[in-house]
Amino acid sequence: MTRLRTAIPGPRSLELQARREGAVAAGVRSTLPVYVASAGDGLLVDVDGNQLVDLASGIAVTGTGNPAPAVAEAVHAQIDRFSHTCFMVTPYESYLEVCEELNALAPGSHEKRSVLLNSGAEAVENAVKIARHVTGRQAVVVVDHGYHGRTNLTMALTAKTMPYKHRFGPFAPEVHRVPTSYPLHDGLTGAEAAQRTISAIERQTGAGTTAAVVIEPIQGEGGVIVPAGGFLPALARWCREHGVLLVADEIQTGFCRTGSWFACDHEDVVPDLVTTAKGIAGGLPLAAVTGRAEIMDAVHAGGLGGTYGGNPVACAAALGAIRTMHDRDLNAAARRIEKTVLGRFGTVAEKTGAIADVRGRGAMLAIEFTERTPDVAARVAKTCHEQGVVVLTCGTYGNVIRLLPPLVIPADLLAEGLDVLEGALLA
Ligand code: PLZ
Repeated sequence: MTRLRTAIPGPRSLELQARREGAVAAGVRSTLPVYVASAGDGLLVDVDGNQLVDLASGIAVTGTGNPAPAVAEAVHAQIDRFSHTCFMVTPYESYLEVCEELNALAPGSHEKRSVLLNSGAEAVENAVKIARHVTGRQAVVVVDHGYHGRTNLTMALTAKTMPYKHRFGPFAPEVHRVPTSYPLHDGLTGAEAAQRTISAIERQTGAGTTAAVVIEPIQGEGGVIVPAGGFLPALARWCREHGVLLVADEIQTGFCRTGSWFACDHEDVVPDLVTTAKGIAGGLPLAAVTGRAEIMDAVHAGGLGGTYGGNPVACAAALGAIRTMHDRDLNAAARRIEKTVLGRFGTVAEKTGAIADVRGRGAMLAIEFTERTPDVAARVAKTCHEQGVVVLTCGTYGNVIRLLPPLVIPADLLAEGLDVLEGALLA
């Protein structure tokens, strides 16, 4: 199938890229400087008329489509009625509906409350605010390879210096980093890794001064790291025993991405607070903290909020996106993608010594290379990009290719993208 009309990037994209240099801050980078004109389920169409196969979903956002028809419809209907009032000034019903959906879907059958925000980083900041407020403790524990955002507090929570933290300090205090479970590198069982993590917390931070452990149940930017089975449940148990809140950062893993509503569901882990964003609103900026009612309600009135948090257009989009996840059973779709990709690349790995691991859950998948340098991953990604397939790299060592396809991607389009990736891996 020839989807490309020009070299990638094409002439019009190159023109825009040159113009960008005079307008956009150089610190903002694009993985693939191909300028998008329109999109569909698993396709991006650029300004030169090239069709690109999208295996990134704008970093795990457009899982329901770009956009899902239900999202487009809801957004149009809402923007025709009103665009903004500020929920803190004069509220509206869709904010309540999104919170009700989140409270019902988030792990655990206990009573929950939610607050809506704009970005993932803002959600994580708010989770930490709430955890400190309710526990009266200040220390926050995070783990190696973690990613939580680019604001000052979330930079402190994020592990990797380059590009996220380099020369941006000083960072927020009372953040303590401990080891996590990375089966490929540490060879530990979940129980062993949890013991290592817990003993580091007890030695370095102290259970009694720790407000929260903030952790991605599957680490995204850090390398699509799936912890060994039993690691998260053991950590959750320790948190509960010591009055430490477990904050699951499900910003990347949430909303069917890993084949269940939340990645915590795979091991029946019930966190105290959950942060969400990305896939929640089909491409519009929306984020949330959802948690135990008694924790969320402990914060004084006026203590949480923001001008745009839970914007009505974003809320309408979220309701359309969540409806799409139900109607199209996108958890099952994610599991089908997992089966296709793991089946296929397990075999490819046997043919080349360059691949150390093929892993992931649902439509959050990765290939880690043996070399702990970015070279091979960068070369493979570049080859895919040149052939019109959008893949991303990630990982503390930059040596991971990751796949985050839209959950609605048609099987033949996914296969086309994977053919190109396979060719690049074996080249
Ligand atoms: N927590 C687990 O994955 C965002 C960021 C890419 P924001 N990940 C993609 C980049 O280079 O900026 C993310 C995440 C997890 C928090 C965040 C932050 O979410 O919406 O980007 O603020």
